[in-house]
This record gives sequence, structure tokens and C-alpha cells, in this order.
Amino acid sequence: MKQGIVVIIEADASRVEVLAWRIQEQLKYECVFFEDVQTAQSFVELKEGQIIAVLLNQRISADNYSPIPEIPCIVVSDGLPVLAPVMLKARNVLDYVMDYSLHNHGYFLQLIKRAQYIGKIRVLVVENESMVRTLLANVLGRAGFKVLLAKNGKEGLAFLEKYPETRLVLTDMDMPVMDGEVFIRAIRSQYSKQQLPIIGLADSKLEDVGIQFLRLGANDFVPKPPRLQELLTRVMQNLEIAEGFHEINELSRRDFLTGLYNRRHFYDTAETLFAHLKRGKMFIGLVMIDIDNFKLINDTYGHAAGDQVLIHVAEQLKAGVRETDVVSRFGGEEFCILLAGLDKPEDSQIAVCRIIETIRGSQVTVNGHTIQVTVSAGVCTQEKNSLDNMIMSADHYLYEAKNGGKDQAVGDWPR
Ligand code: GH3
Ligand code: MG
Ligand code: MG
Repeated sequence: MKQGIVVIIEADASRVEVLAWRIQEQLKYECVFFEDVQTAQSFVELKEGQIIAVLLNQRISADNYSPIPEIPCIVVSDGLPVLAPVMLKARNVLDYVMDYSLHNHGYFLQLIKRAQYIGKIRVLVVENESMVRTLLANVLGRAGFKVLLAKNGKEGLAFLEKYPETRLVLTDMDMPVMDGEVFIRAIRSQYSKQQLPIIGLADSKLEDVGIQFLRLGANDFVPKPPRLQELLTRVMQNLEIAEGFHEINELSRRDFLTGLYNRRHFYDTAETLFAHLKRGKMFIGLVMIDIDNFKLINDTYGHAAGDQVLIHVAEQLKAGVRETDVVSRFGGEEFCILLAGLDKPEDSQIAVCRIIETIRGSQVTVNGHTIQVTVSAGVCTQEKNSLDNMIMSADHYLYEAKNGGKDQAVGDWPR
């Protein structure tokens, strides 16, 4: 189980039982219930640093929606959110959710996930009127976002260049120096709607400006002066959609069983690294790894045990290289690693031999059986004229390693 606790303050525990179960199952966080704020507060003090988020029933704390400072709070309000304006003024209130009903569970889970990194989510506000700018900065800041403030499109673009991980843009249309139209066009030439959502601030006095925003490539618009509830709801809505897209994109790049990157992602990133290699002084190592006698493991212990072995090997590979190296499952029981930024080609030999030794010395236990695993590796460090040629060369050395008795690495380093 992951480290972290979600605190739920709710008089009727049965209302939240299913939600708590999903939080535990899907997010791997522990859930703890309290019937009143005071007991929850003492618990939070005791578990300092471990609390991920607080879910608070509005009825239990009707006048204070962030009774636990510094921890993101999700307020559950039954019925119409008449108190929403009060909540908006409270610090650390991430959002309010109407009820605990089943169709809302996904939204709760996403909010809790977001609670962990909301302080890192950058939202860019581009607006020339300082009053509106300050208002937005306050609302978004209180919700926990990191807010960047720009007076016109030009300043906005400068921020995006400096902070490319910015997650959402709110922009005015009519501004000096660079207006919303030029600004949005510039963003869209670089980021898709899913990558960087834009919400237009549409002056209510001007007709059709909202439609103009959408036609230019904004995802949404809110009237200006903004109604704060609506603004925050739309910000959350647009982040939700973008995050969903990001998750799907991430899933399509990962192998379901081991969680490693798949072949598709490998080629995407490796091509870029390879281009760097050709230009600069950096060395890379292309490593093909294949589990030895894997068919025998499957035949002896069953396919499920084989899967455990694959997961085990994947973990060892990931742990054996640096953060910047790309580890992927190429298919079946074959893995490909791109060692990036080697000082000299021979360094790959040390890294790969260490991995092989670690795997040889490790064991996998499945259903009481202890399974011994070894792997063979082929390594190419000499730059060929294409990534595919490096892979072919590594494959050739892998073949040699297998023929030479397995459980070893063969590469193009000096022998
Ligand atoms: P060698 O030492 O020469 O590499 O022999 P090997 O038995 O490891 O290689 P072989 O290519 O003959 O067999 C690979 C086996 O991997 C066959 C295939 O059924 C199995 N396999 C491929 N993908 C999976 C998977 O996702 N899970 C499991 N359990 N087995 C898989
Ligand atoms: Mg094999
Ligand atoms: Mg094979």
C-alpha cells in the first residue's frame, strides 16, 4: 500500500463506505473516518505529513470549510451549493462535490489524486485589467494552484516558455501589445486542446466574443466579470478532461503487465535521444535483454508464475539504471534499455553486468515455489547510422550471448 491517508469527516460512515473502498483499491491510500472535526484534527496532528486530503461533510463544519490548515479539503455539500461562495473564500478548499453518489466517485478519486500535486499545477492568467487579475489570482491561489499573472499575450507566451508544464490558461481577448487572438493562435501552433486547455474571459458587454474564443481554439469561456463559482467549476472541468486525456496517452505508452514503457514509447523517445547522440558528444548504449529459458518457467510453474517473473525482471531492470535511461518491454520476455548520457561506451558494460548479476542473485516466489531467473543481454554502443541498426546489432550480440551459454552479456566493447 502507498504511503498516505485520506481523512473522511462524516457522521454517517455507511454513506461513504463504497467510496472509501474505491480510494483504498484504486489509489492505494488508507481511509480513516471521523464523526467530528476535533477528533480528526488531533489525528492529523499525530500523523503529520501523511495526510493526502480531507473529505468534509459541510453539515459537520458549517462555518469553517478548511478546519485543517495546509491540507487540501474536499467539501461535500448536500443539495444546492448555496454555501459555495463561502467555500470559495476558505483556504485549501480544492472543490466542493454535491454528494457521495456513485456516479461521482470517479470525480472524487481524481480530486484526491490532484490534491497531492495541486501546489505544483501552474495556471496562467493573462488579463490587462489589474482588478480582474487580482481577483483570479486570489480565487485560484486559495484553491491551491500556483498562479502566473501576465498583462498581455506577449508576457503570457514568455511564461509558457519558462514553465512549459503549465496546465491551463485563462485569457482575456482585448489587450494591448498582444491580444487574445494572436496569443491563442500562438499557443495552438504548439499545444493541442488536450495538452493545454484555454478558457477565454469573455467581456459580457461584447457580443459573440465567447464564440470567437471557441473558434480560435479555446476550450471554453466564462463571462467577465467572472462569477467565481462558475469560474472554478469550469477550471476543474477542463483540468479533468485534460487529465483524462493525459492518462489515456500514458496508458497507450505503457505495458499493462509490467508498467514499463512499451515499444511505441521507446521508439518515440529513443529517436530523439539518437538524434542528440549524432549531434553531440553523448554516448548511448542500446541493450537488448531476453529472459533465459522462459518457456520452461511457463511450462513448469504456469503462465501466471511466468507473469510474476516478468514483473520481477522489469523491476530489477528499472532499479538497475538511471532515471534518464529508457527501459521498455519490447514484447514477450524481451526488454530493451537505452542507456543515455554515458561518459564512455565501456560504462555500459559495468551497468549491464551489474544488472545480470543482481537478477541472478534474486529469486521470485510464486505459490510457495522459488524460481531462479537469469537473463542474457546484447549491447551496442557504437553509433550506427540509425536506431534500427543499433537495435539489430544489439540483437546480434544477444544471439551470441545465448549461444555462448546464456546468463551473460556480450557487446561491442573491447574484449
Ligand atoms: P531462451 O533462453 O533461448 O530465450 O529461451 P526461452 O524459452 O526464454 O524463449 P522462447 O522464445 O522459446 O519462449 C518465450 C516464451 O515467452 C514463449 C511465450 O509463450 C512466453 N511469453 C511471451 N509473453 C508472455 C507473457 O506475457 N506472459 C507469460 N507468462 N509468458 C509469455
Ligand atoms: Mg528467452
Ligand atoms: Mg525469446
